Amino acid sequence: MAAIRDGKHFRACNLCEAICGLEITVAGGAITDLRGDPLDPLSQGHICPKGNALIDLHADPDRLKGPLRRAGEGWAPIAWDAAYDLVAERLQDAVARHGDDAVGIYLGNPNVHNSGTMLSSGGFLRAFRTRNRFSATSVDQLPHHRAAVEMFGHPLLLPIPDVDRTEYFLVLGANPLVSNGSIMTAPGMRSRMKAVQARGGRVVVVDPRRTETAAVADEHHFIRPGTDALFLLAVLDTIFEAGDANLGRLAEFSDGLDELRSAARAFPPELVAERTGIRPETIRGIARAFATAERAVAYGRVGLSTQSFGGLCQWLVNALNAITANLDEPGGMMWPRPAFDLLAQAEAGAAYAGRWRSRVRGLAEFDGEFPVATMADEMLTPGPGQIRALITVAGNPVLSTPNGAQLDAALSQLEFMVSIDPYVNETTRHADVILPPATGLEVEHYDVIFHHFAVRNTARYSQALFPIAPEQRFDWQIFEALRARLTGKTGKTPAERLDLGLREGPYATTLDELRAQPHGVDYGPLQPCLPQRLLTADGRVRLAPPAFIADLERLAASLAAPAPELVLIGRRQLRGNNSWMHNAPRLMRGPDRCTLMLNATDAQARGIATGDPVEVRSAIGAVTVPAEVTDALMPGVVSLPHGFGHARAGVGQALAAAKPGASFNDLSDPARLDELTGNAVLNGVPVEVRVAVRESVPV
Ligand SMILES: Nc1nc2c(c(=O)[nH]1)N[C@H]1C(S)=C(S)[C@@H](COP(=O)(O)OP(=O)(O)OC[C@H]3O[C@@H](n4cnc5c(=O)[nH]c(N)nc54)[C@H](O)[C@@H]3O)O[C@H]1N2
Ligand SMILES: Nc1nc2c(c(=O)[nH]1)N[C@H]1C(S)=C(S)[C@@H](COP(=O)(O)OP(=O)(O)OC[C@H]3O[C@@H](n4cnc5c(=O)[nH]c(N)nc54)[C@H](O)[C@@H]3O)O[C@H]1N2
Ligand code: SF4
Ligand SMILES: [Mo]
Repeated sequence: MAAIRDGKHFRACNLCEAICGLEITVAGGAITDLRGDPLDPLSQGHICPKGNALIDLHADPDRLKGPLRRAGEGWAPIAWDAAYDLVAERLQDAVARHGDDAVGIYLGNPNVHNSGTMLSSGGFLRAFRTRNRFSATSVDQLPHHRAAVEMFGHPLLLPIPDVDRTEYFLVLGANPLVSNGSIMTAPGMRSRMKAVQARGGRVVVVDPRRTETAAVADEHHFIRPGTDALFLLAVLDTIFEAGDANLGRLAEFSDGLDELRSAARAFPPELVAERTGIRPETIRGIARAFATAERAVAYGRVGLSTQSFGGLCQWLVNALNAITANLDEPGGMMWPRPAFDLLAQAEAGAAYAGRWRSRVRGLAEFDGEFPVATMADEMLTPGPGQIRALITVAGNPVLSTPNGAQLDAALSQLEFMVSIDPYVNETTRHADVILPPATGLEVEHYDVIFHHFAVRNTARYSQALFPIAPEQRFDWQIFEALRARLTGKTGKTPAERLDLGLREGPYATTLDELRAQPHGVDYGPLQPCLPQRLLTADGRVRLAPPAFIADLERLAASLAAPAPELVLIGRRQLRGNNSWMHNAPRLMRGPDRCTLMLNATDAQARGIATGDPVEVRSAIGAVTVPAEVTDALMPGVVSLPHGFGHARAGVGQALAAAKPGASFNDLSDPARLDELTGNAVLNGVPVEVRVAVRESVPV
C-alpha cells in the first residue's frame, strides 16, 4: 500500500452537515494531529469530537474491507466479482419471479454525505422499476421538502437561516449546539449565536427540553411536544392582528396572504396557550419582537418535522419569515447558490407528491419514495407487489425507523438481502451479501448536497487522505459494477460529473481549480434570488397552499382530543451519529448515555430516582433503561436518545455491543404519521414509565 506523505493535509469532514475543514498532520505515515482548518472560509477552524473520531473509524478493526456472504450462522469472504454476480443474479431472479415491486430499496443518511454516491447512484437505482423505494427522509426532513414544493416549486428549494446577519433568531425543535446544524450548514454555531448576541440581537429557543442550545440562548420556552403548529399560527395571528404583516419585495410575486391571515385567525393565542404550554402574553411578546426586529429569522428542524404536524410546522415557519419581510432577505431565510447546482436542470411546475400510493396502507409517495414507516408492511403482507428482496445502502432502519423490532423480524423472512455498508449492524446482519465500501478518510469528497444548505456560498474539494487496500472499493465503484451487470451500461465517473457541473454552475469553476485551493473557495454571503429561482408553475410564491390549508382541520381536531399524560421525545448526543458511531473508542468513554431523562415531578409521582432501571412502555413495545432525573425537561415529557439498542445477536461492532443501550424505535409506532407528508412521528410518543420490576428468578 502506498504510504501517505508526511506533513499537513487539508480536507473536509463529511460526517455531518457542518462539513468542517480539517487540518491533519501526518508523520511517519500516521496521523499525529487532527484539528479544525482555520483557513476554511465556512468553518473557520471549528471541529467537534466526531471529527477526531474519523481516526477511530479509519482504524476500526470491525470495519469491513472486503465482501461477505452468509454462510450458515456466520459469514464467509467472497471475491468482489463473485459477489456482484451473485447479487445481480438474485435481484434479477426476484424480479423475474415476482415482478418489479418485489425489490425494495432503503437509502440511509450517509448517502447524502457521500459525493461518490450522490454523483453515481442514479444509474444503479434506475435499473429497478420498483415503487418500493424508501429512505431516511421520511424519518427526518420530509416536511421541509413538501413545504418547499408547495410554496417554491422544488423539494430542494429549502430556505436557510442567514444566521450571520440576523438580529432575532427563533429556533424551534433544533439543537444545533449538539447536532452542529441541520438544513443549516453553519459550523461553529456557538460562535455564530454569540455573534448574534454581540451585535445586540436575541436568540430564542422553543423546545420541550432546556437543551445545550437553549442554555446559551437569551430566552427559552418549554412547549408541549407536537403543538408547534398551534404556537406558530398564534404568532402569525398576532402579527396580522397588530397590522405588522409586511411581505416586502415578495408582495409582487406571492399569492395567498388573505387565506393565510384567515387560517391564523382561527388560532389566536388564548385558544392555543393551554395546549402548547406557552402563555398568551409570551406568544404575543415573541410575535411582536419578531415582527419589529430589523432582521429576524425563524428556523425549525427535527423536533418540528418528526411530529404529527410536521408539514404544517415547516409551512408556517416559512410563512412567518415571509410575512415579516424576512424571506429572501439578508438576516432572514435565504437560498444559497452552490457551485455545483442540483437545480440547474430542474423543471418548473413538476409534480412530486401523491402520484401513486403504497400497496398495503395506501400512503402517498413523495419524490418517488413511500414513507419508511410502511416498509415492514410491504415485506410482511403477502400478495402481488410484496417485497421479497431488499437493497440497503448506508442505513440502519432497524434502529432508525418506527417499530424496529417488527422490521427486524421482517428482514429475517426476505428471500434475499444485500447491504452496501462498512459494518455488520442491527440491519445488515440480516443480509445475504454485504458489500463494504471504503469510507471516511479514504474517500475524495465534494459536498454536493450541503453547499445547498450553507449559510455562506463556498466550495471545497477534498482529496482522499489514505489510499485504499487492493481489496477495497468505493461506493460509486460498487454501484457502477452492479449497474453494468444489471443493465449492460456504465456512466461517467463522479469526478467527471462533478467537473461538468462545476463548469456549468454559477461560478463557472472547474475541479482542477478547486483542487488547487485545498482550504476551499469563498463566494461570499447569500444573495436574494427570488423570483428568478422559483420553480412553481406560475413563477410565484404560494403562501397558503391548499394541501396545508386542508390539514388545518386535523390540527383543530387535535385541540379537542385529550392530551396524553406523558410523552417521549428524542435526544441527539454530541458523541454519536444516529446509530453508527458507537464503535469509536473516543466517543464512548464515560458512563452510559442511553438514559431516560425525566422531570423531578414526574419522577416523584412514580417513585423513580436517578439510576433506577425504568420500564418505558408505548403502544407497541417496552424498553428498560436507567433513569436520569433533571429539571431540564418540562413536566409530562421524558427523553431518550435514538440509535442505541446494539444488544441484538450478531452485531459486528464490539464496543457498541458492550454499551448497547435500548432502541427508541422499539417504542415509536409506525401507525402514527404526519398524515399530510407521511413523515414518521418520532417525538411526542405517548408512554408510561415505571420502576422496572426485576423478573423473579425461578428456583
Ligand atoms: N452529534 C450528532 N450530530 C448530529 C446527529 C447525531 O446523531 N449526533 N445527527 C445528524 C442528523 S441525521 C440530523 S437530521 C441533525 C438533526 O439536527 P437537530 O434537529 O438540530 O437535532 P435534534 O437534536 O434532533 O433536535 C431536535 C430538538 O427538538 C426538540 N423537540 C422534540 N420534540 C419537539 C416538539 O414537538 N417541538 C419542539 N419545538 N421541539 C421538539 C428536542 O428536544 C431537540 O432539542 O443532526 C445531525 N447531527
Ligand atoms: N427515534 C428517532 N429515530 C430517528 C431519529 C430521531 O431523531 N429519533 N432521527 C432520524 C434521522 S434524522 C435520520 S437521518 C435517520 C438515520 O437513519 P439511517 O440512515 O438508517 O441510520 P444511520 O444510523 O445513519 O446508519 C448509517 C449507516 O451507514 C453506514 N455508513 C457510514 N458511512 C458510509 C459510507 O460512506 N457508505 C456506505 N455505504 N455506508 C456508510 C454506517 O455503517 C451505518 O450502518 O434516523 C432517524 N431515526
Ligand atoms: S461538526 Fe460535523 S463536520 Fe464538523 S467535525 Fe464534527 S462531525 Fe465533522
Ligand atoms: Mo437526519
